[in-house]
Amino acid sequence: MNATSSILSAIPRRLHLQENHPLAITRQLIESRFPDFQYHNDLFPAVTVGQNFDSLGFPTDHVGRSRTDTYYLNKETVLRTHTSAHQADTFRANKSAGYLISADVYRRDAVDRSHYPVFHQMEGARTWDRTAFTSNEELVQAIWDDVAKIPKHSIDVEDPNPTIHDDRNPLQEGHSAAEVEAIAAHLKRSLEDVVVTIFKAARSAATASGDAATASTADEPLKVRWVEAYFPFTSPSWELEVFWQGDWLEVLGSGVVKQSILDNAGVPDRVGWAFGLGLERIAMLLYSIPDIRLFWSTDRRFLSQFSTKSTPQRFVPFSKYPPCFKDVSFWLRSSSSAAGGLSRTTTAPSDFHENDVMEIARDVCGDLVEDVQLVDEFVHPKTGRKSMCYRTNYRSLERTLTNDETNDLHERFRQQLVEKLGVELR
Ligand code: FA5
Ligand code: MG
Repeated sequence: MNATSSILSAIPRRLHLQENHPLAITRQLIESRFPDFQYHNDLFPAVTVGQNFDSLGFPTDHVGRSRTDTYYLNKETVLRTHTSAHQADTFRANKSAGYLISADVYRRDAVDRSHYPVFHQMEGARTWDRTAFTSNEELVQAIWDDVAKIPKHSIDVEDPNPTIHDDRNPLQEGHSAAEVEAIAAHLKRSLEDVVVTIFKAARSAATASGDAATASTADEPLKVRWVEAYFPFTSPSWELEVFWQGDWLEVLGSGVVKQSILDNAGVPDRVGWAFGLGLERIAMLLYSIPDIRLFWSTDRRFLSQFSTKSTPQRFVPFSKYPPCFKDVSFWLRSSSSAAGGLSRTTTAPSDFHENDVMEIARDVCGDLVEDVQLVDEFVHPKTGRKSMCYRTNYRSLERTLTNDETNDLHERFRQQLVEKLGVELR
């Protein structure tokens, strides 16, 4: 068990179901683009290792399975790391052509403004029944007919790669290239439609708010691009990125569902696509919410800004409180010294994992930590010992932190690093 109490306390929050919460509004907006799909919004986050990894074809040595990346409740049970954990069961249970699953997911990950250890994903899938057609050509034609029903858009989409690439993004055995081209087009046009819908809403939100800086953002054209990706449970696979605040932001992963999953789910005659998107990332685009921690705020100044009854308004930040940077430097444990805590059986320096540092920061500081960055790394020329320096930014979303408070947080952070990771402070 490596799930901390602060992580477990997120389970009952169910932000994607909370009325007038920006994540719930974002979910509903996306659902409205898939009116014929079945929606599943109430799946419990504790799943088996089989559901989260095995059923999706993750190799037994995949890093995602490790305790540095995933919260285990016991040997066989994890807090789901993605909504794909429910793919196999949903394909098995679902009689309709499409489904959407929205849920909280849990990952030990970086600390910054777009990453949080608990976030929300929406999974979607659409399949076609091969046996409903007399030939593969007829199936392909039917999929293209469905593509033609997706609303057209006029945004600029960068998509330089071929749909299928023999080495990087291969066709699955038993799939025809024509079928995969049609499925890929349906997938991409459907998800572009989602992003365009969000962007239109965001634009009218910005215009409605009326201030000059906001209005100019609203004039910026939407830029999106498809990039090749890899997932053990889709092939070929792609990610969709949106240009946001000067950088490409990944919003979703997707691909053609591996036939083995559909076979195991008892629907071997179906073919189709699946995607998984980050609801926070989409909501940040929609409302211009600058920091992912805000979604967890119970402050009225945050929550009162969102409502399903009115059209989206751009988020107005409440005054920003001052940052407070503090560094911590330490020597990694050498192979001979032993320590307990998060580490397991071996004591080699390679045991060190940055996610452990992130986790300790979250656990000690909760939402008072905005960012943790590695700023220096150094190997002693004689002893070969490695030293790291991390810079932490302490900043509350709701008030100015006192010196005593940040000093106390930082001291507790330092002590926990020693206790849990066995490092030696410098
Ligand atoms: C997945 O989780 C795959 N299950 C997605 C998928 C589903 C692929 C179905 C193919 C078919 P990934 O780890 O990239 O992929 O996460 C998907 C999205 O979740 C990302 O694009 C991003 O928008 C969001 N996301 C990932 N990590 C975080 C995080 N720490 N905080 C907030 N959002 C995150
Ligand atoms: Mg990804």
